[in-house]
Amino acid sequence: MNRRDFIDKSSLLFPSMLVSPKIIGDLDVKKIKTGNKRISSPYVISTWNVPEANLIAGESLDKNMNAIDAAIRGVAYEEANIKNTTVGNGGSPDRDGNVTLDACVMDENGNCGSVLAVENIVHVAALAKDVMEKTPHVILAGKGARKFALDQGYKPENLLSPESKIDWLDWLEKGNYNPKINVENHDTIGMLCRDKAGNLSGACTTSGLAYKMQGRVGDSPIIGSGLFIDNEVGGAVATGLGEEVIKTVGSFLIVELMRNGLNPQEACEKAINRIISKHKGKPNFQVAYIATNKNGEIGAYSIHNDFSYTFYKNQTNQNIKSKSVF
Ligand code: SD4
Repeated sequence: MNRRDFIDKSSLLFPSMLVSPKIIGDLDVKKIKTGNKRISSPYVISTWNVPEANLIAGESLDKNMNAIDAAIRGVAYEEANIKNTTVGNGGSPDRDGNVTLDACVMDENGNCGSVLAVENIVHVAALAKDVMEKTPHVILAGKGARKFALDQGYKPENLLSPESKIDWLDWLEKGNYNPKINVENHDTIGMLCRDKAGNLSGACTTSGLAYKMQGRVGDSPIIGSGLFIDNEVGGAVATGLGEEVIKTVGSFLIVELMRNGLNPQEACEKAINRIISKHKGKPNFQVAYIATNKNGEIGAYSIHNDFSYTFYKNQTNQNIKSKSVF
């Protein structure tokens, strides 16, 4: 999809947003109990310019939702957004025309769930949470994940939108059947939420690289690569060329760097520089990270300068341009 316009420090307050009935109706939302704990200001940080998704999560946190459910509810907006060609419904297919989705979630207790290469199911972040809560496993892949989704009552849908199909057919003519890797090929949503109890959770959901080889899975559903949370330290999430994130276990690396005293900005920069150090010259791919720590500090860094993130706190939702290497 074309990058939506950069909105600098604007306050975006939208009415209720389009989130599919499965999410609104069935999501087993747990309100947080703060008990005697100090109530902290909740906030949300997401990859790219995703005002609606970020706002849905932020307003849910303001209404006392816990961090994991707010993140899943927020990213569900982009999963249902047919115009976003790198997430959910309308996502770009693999080079054989199959839309396959990847997602993972991680909560404040270190629980996590993940689904890989799932077809016909829109809300794969919610499905990842179902894997986490309703199975003895962490990861379900492919046909098994789809079967599990149908057993759980998810409705099968054709995820190849007419627009994505036209683009794919066009690529088939011009693309030499080579998977497309470039700096423009992104909009995966990774979201980190802190709720009123001060707990951190996150979600990451994508259709992966456009025109990838069949069966290819990137970083987004790999715990530690696309997403990692340690509630005692902080959380991080990645977007960009998953192969490079996986090779350096990027999100886990960032959380461990924060554990060792770096702030989120320093940790994101170090993780990006780790990737850069393994390549000569200016890479022709993008990787970007966002992170937050237990003190409520946030950071972001990318290889190329087209990355921005969306930050919600105290009813203000703003898109912020990230610092970058190039
Ligand atoms: C992947 N990291 O599958 C994902 C792609 C991505 O924005 O982030 N796109 O490699």
